[in-house]
Amino acid sequence: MTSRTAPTTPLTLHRTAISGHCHRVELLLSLLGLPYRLVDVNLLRGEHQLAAHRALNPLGQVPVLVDGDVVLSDSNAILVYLVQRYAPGSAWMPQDPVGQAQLQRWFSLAAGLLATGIAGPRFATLTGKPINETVQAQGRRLLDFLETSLQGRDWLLGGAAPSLADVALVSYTSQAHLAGLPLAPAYPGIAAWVARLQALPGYVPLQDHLDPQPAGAA
Ligand SMILES: N[C@@H](CCC(=O)N[C@@H](CS)C(=O)NCC(=O)O)C(=O)O
Repeated sequence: MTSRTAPTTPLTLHRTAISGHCHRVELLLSLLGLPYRLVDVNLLRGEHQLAAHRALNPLGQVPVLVDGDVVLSDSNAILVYLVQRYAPGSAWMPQDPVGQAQLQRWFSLAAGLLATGIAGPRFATLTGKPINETVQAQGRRLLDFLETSLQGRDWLLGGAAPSLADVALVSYTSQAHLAGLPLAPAYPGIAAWVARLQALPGYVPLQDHLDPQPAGAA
């Protein structure tokens, strides 16, 4: 495996603490042992729409990673950047065509069924809104597929070590109960996989509650 020099100045992650999209980036930064600092963007107060944030990401979304002159948005794109830049040739990204295609499929699921079916209902719970059962059914579809995919393997791509597929999927899945889809007892394979990831040195948890709003906040 080739290794690259670690950054001399901390990378900056603009994030929202309850966002699993942001968490997957922070998780990889931590697992790779890279120095980083966090800048909180309060979505509930509209800070993602302010000019300063839109200058970083005109879509007005988090996460955004700043690494020197490099400014990147989109969580899965940032994961790829971090591995290619700081851990090239490592097990985090497969080198073979089939492995790369399988990783891309998990990225698509993370941006699709996971975001809609688990992140959506979880956000509803965290903000005190009712869960939409049609949307939640999409989350159940994903969990059924995850459970099947993990049969007989420790990691999603089937290797001896975790990959970016595991990093992209674990954040929201670890809190599927907040989407009304508890892992126990229906999904023992997923629960064991989450526990394996949580046992990795450098694992950081995803926040599971809203920060108290400052007095006088809307
Ligand atoms: N494809 C993007 C999606 C990011 C995303 O949906 N971020 C949410 C927070 S979890 C956000 O910024 N929402 C505010 C908005 O879209 O206006 C990624 O993977 O980073």
